[in-house]
Amino acid sequence: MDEDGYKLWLRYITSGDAARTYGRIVRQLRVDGPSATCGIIRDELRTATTAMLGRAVSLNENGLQAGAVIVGTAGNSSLIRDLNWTADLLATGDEGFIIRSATIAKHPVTVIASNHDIGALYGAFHFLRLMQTGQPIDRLGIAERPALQLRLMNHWDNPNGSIERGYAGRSMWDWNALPEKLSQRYADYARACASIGINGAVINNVNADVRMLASESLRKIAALADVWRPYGVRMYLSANFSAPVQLGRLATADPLDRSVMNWWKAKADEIYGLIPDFGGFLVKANSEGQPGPKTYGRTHAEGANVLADALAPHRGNVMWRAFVYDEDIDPDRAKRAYIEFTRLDGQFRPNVAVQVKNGPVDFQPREPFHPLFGAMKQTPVIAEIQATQEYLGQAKHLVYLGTMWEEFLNSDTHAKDSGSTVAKVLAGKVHPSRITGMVSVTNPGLDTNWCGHHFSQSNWYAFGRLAWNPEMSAETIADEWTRMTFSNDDKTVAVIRDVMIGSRETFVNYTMPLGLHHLIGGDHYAPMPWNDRAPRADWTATYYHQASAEGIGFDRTRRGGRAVEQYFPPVCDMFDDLKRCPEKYLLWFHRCAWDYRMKSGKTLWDELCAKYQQGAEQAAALQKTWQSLDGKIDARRHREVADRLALQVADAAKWRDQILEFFGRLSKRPVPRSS
Ligand code: GCW
Repeated sequence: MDEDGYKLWLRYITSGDAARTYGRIVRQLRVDGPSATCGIIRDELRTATTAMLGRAVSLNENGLQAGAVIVGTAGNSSLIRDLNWTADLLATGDEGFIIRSATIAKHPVTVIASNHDIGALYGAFHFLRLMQTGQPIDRLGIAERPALQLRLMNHWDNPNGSIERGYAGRSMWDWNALPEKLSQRYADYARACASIGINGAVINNVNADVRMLASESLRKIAALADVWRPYGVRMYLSANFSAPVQLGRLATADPLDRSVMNWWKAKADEIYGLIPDFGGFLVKANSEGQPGPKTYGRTHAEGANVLADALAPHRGNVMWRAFVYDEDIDPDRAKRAYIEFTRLDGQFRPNVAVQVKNGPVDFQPREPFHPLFGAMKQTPVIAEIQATQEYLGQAKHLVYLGTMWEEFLNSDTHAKDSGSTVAKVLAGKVHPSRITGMVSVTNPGLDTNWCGHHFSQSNWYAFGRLAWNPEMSAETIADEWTRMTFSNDDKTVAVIRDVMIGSRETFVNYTMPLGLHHLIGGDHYAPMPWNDRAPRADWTATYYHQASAEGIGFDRTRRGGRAVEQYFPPVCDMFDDLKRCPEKYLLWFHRCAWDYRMKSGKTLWDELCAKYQQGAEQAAALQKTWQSLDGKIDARRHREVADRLALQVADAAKWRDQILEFFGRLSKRPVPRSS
């Protein structure tokens, strides 16, 4: 049957050997508790089990039978209370859960227990995932607890319905119809988030329209927050730093001005009056034209603190973005945020977290990790990644980002000995941290399939799973997602999973291999290595690749711009040393002659050509592989992916040709024939 992708990974179709035993293990559903969340758990379990077992399972009948699935908290369920799992439950924290096969009154049962209803909801989704992916559910002993506290979607949605860097239709938030009319999508969205443990969303663009903070908007936002609440999705807002002037008509937005402090306090009070569990503000300040504290001669810390003080009585947080790159700080854009923020370490209020993009420039297909990870000892640092594929083919190319984020999270910062991976830094295991988190610039819009490309859904999914557990493998996530989204047939799964696992490297190969970056223009999609004119030098392509007759690459070594020194030893030494720098980062850190000898024995020029050729060939191979799945998955989604693959293959060839033509003119070397 044709599918349109709206159901995401919650299709509830199962097959496989294990599935045959499910009917015996799931015979009764007991979800005790009066909250809306408990109602959601009941609905989800009933819909899902009915779909997967092909028959309705009795719900909340009195009495207990073999095959009961008991879900809830010790507070709500006497059955759970009597199990006395107090210590084990305590260890799962506020949002974790236990799933165990147990025996109650001689009946074999499954218990999904948590300290709060939201944890029970997460546990229910986890249990359903086991069934969706065809895993055994008869001897369960699972205890889960999220590694990170803030697991947030960051929407770049504007009040006029457009989405900055959105590729899946218009904004889902219908401001004209709110607060009276609540689209079904609001709940469906929150449900999808909850199914992977996402517990909040910043609803508007960081290039923040000040009107979002106006009382009229807040009432609409509150209505949306009411829909999300039972799913555990908390509301956050991007705040425009000059709101006291633009909205409050004050003469200044200087964070040290008493009237400004009071304005933010009153605004916070107003918000919490409408949204009692409001999460806090996200701020892009003094970046790309946005107002900020530096406008008034104040620091980023002073700016963040005025908002933090306003939110603190309500237990809200400020997420202050480190995506700043003022030209007067350093000639190299990649160095600027580190310089600005490390000198402020220790000056932020306890309820401020600095939100740092995975790499030091801007969501490029490949960047080394941002040196701020591990470098802030007294300030919580949370990671910002981007599911929306701005620089990774947008919604046109099939690119699974799980592998990219795995590479990032597994990077060893050496902030404290070896093993200080970014994942550990984020979890507060390197420097203790009061706030932990990871957020993703998101991909859903009004498109029926939410994300434009069916495979782009996998990036939303992978983000949620990694924010819950940043040490999960990209392959496991791809496997899960494929089974839930496309098919449980092992052969089909293996093919799709392999396509996903290789897809990001393929993209890197045909766009920006060997550490190249920013070879684009304004749309961030097509190749534009010749782009040398923009309002700022660091918005061009030539600034980054610096290609000439002599060679190519950005010298960030100790003999050049010294960006390597922002990393801890031995990472800085490794990046600095031409021979030891991983070649995937070569031209990020080094400027090399065209005849530089690569590890393969080829010259740099020949290797570069080979990478582009290989990338374009890999894209074509991907298309072939996809064709082989004809008939293995529903026709509509198969066709829609195939249509986009045709575009991808054509554009990959364009990347190869245009880049090699451009660099070839500079290197004055012929493009070797592809092997
Ligand atoms: O990646 C760049 C984008 C901008 C974006 C900015 C940011 C919201 O091209 O569109 O602005 O980053 O992250 O602030």
